[in-house]
Amino acid sequence: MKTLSAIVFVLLLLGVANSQAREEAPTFNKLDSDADGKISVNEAEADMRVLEQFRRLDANGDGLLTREEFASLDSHQ
Ligand SMILES: [Ca+2]
Repeated sequence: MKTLSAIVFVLLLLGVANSQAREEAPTFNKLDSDADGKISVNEAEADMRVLEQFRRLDANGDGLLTREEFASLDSHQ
């Protein structure tokens, strides 16, 4: 019985961790605060993962992320 409780507990923890990770994944629309269709460095500052990957994501190096460039964000990093 104790083992079963432990297993259920671990499964619950995993479930909580999973749903949190999903909620935390930044979305393009959330970061594009002025809704101009591009994410600037200033807008990217709202999410550390996006900021850290900004240079890699900004494929054409114009300092702005388009929806296409943002799509290669690794939100698990
Ligand atoms: Ca914008």
